[in-house]
Amino acid sequence: MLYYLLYPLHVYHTVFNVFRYITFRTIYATLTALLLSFIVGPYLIRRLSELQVGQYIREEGPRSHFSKQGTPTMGGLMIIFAVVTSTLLWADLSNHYIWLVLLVTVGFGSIGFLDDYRKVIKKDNKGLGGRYKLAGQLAITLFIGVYLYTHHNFDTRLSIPFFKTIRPDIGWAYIPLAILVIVGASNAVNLTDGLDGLAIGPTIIAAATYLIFAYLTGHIKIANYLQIAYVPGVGEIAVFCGALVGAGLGFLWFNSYPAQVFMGDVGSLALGGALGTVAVITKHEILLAIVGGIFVVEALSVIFQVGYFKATNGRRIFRMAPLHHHFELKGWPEPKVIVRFWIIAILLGLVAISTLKLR
Ligand code: 57M
Repeated sequence: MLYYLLYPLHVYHTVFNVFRYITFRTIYATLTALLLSFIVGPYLIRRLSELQVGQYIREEGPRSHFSKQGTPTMGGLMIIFAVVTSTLLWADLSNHYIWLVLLVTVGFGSIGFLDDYRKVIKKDNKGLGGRYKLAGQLAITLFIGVYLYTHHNFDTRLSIPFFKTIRPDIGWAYIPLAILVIVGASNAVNLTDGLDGLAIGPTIIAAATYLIFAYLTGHIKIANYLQIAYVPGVGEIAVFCGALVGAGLGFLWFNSYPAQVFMGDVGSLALGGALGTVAVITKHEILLAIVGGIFVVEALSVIFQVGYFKATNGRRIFRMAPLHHHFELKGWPEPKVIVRFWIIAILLGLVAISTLKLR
């Protein structure tokens, strides 16, 4: 919005030229989202506590989690508010990609909100129900997939990390692929969100990594030089990624161990959906498996554990799934598991960036 309001003033004074630059707007989108989280955070946590939107802790979980009983949840509302407000302020709102990624963030956040609302306010343990959650996610992502496929001459060739010449054109199959990436990312982030700061840390790192990819993919000269896909207009997604980094850091301020608030499904579904959409729009879909490697491994640990559990009538591969519970039950203190997962996420982000040259 500021782009519209302030950039035209450059005819009166050159200082207003800065509002044209994606780099400048990305930095200020990050700072604005961070500041907004700091402002609304304490108020939201107080309100959630007053409303007794406290987390119920499952009895079968690690004993160390019993002390978390009553920690307010649905802190994801703060993340969504900060991301959306900051993006609306700093992004070029005539850009279609910005609206697509905001639609998924708010849409998936709403599905998560309904689930949290039923669980913590209506005290209905089942929440919204897996089937309804998935149906909502599929409806939103089907729209995104069809929109991309039918508008903008969207490039349906895949980018394979480490290979610049292999770019298979999958045509209409790009629609189910987009759905798989976005819904998969959303649910994987949700499964990871089981320790203080565990989901938001790798989310911030993934958003920062994709911020770089969005900028490069939207810049014709750099994209051609690096021989990566060039997507006109996608540079604006860097502003959104900046807002995501800022809002994530702001949330981590309160969610770091010992957490004052959890994000809830309203946060985890929205964040995962946003990352998946950014990966699809920036044409670095498959790279998300590396950038979000922590989420992939957490989701795989659940798939293998549940599969093995069923096939063997109750035997387990891990002490408990998702994987972070395995390490907790091995005796690692919670902060150690969290920070080690963050370190691996940074490593994966760097490997992902290295694919720009290693190809
Ligand atoms: C939700 N939710 C957390 C909080 C957060 C199929 C199965 C493996 C699914 C999985 C599952 O339901 N996962 C998704 C995970 C919960 O956190 C709330 O949920 C929101 C995210 N959706 O924002 O509102 C608990 O996580 C802890 N937490 C923190 N700090 C945070 O910042 O400490 C969360 C955020 C919170 C808090 O304790 O209450 C959750 O874990 O429930 N199910 C599981 O993860 C369960 N695994 C399991 O049953 N494994 C079995 C196999 C055979 C399926 C096994 O390995 O034996 C475990 N979950 C828990 N306890 N809590 C079981 C033990």
